[in-house]
Amino acid sequence: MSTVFNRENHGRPAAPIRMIHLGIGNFTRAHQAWYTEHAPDAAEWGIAAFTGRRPDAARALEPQDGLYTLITRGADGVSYEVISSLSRVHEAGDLEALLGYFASPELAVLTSTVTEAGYMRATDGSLDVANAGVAADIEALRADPRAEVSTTPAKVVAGLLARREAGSGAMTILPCDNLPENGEAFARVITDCAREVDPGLVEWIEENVSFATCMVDRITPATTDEDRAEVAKECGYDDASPVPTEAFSEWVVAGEFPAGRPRWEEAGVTIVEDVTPFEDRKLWMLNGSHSLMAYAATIRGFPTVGEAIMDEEVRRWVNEWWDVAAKHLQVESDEYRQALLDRFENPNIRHLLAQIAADGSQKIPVRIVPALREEIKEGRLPDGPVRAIAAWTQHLRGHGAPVKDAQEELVKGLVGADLDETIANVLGFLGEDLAANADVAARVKTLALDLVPEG
Ligand code: CS2
Repeated sequence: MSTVFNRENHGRPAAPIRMIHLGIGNFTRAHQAWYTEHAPDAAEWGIAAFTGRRPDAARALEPQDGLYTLITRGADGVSYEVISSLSRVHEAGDLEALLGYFASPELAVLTSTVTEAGYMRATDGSLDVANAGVAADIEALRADPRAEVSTTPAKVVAGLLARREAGSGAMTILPCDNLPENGEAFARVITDCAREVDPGLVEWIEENVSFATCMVDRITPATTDEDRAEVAKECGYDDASPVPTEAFSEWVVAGEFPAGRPRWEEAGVTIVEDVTPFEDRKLWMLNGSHSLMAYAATIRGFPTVGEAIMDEEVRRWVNEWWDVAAKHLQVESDEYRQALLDRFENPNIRHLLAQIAADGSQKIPVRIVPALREEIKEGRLPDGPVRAIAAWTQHLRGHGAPVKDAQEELVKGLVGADLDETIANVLGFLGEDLAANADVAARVKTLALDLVPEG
């Protein structure tokens, strides 16, 4: 007979809430929440998590007191662990709870995984005040600092207003999105939003809020019914929302924590002065090859990373890309590359390329384009990065994995009457320098036709 899955039967009592997470999903549950669980002072550090675009996690986790099973699928074995660091899980719209946590002097850290789209940035990185949602939220907060708001920057600003009002002092904001310089990027939109709502808050933020930066890494597929059935069978209880993940995990953090943080370094977190070299390596090598496969390998009919990387041609494309990316990194990449191949080949992980294909408009610019620009600067135009752009172009035209993008209207608008027009639009979106370069367009076309022959 299975036991009920709750704190009384499994896991430690809920720790006092000293951290907020915005945008709870499988990734955070395999990563930040897992590191927090393993910190020696875990009993003092509970997380209050808020859902992102979908409320599913709150609905599944609330009845089981925030507990869930982490299924670690190593290359040669599987293990199960109950994670209990999520003391509470709220739906995204529960602003009363959010402001309550912000006002508490106990709160020390806010983390987020809201994807780049959640930052609501204009192309120059400032807050996109022309966005209707952002404008409405600013208007609402000017009238009432406890108004219902929906964008991430406005929620954080409402929280900081509540914290200032309560006199609860300093805290750290540590974004965990796959973006270069995520701390700085987040600081900019929060400060811009504060300036619009209440200019006096900007100074308070400067004095009280430390924006930290980090690189996060753990391959974490979506949960399937098979995962649920497996936990019921192996662990003897029903978990509505277990999380499958790989054994590898990395978190590199830089920044100040004036109100404290869990002793994450004792749980395997690397604390550094500068995250950039690690961020570039992870974003270009891992995420870049992921995106390349998500578009190019699905056109060849491969549904998962594991199947794609075993194909000789796909592996050649990935190696070509890695040869290019490696040239522009400041840290070693040979061992890293080998480790990546092992991770991609892990037979126990079924990571769908269609999942990785989502939100290409946010991914291609940060994963592929920087190294391509460096190459062009040095007078080269290698196939590695160009193929990723060619494959994304064909994906947008309906080939391979289905198109799913937070900027749906924008990506639909990139598709032109024919391949040439679409390439011109895609390059225009990626940067005027690329759009103005006829050699780039020609090479993208050749590789796009290699992937999807015409006529
Ligand atoms: C993937 C990432 O979905 C994607 O875009 O590239 O989620 C990747 O699995 C993680 O960043 C690994 O840490």
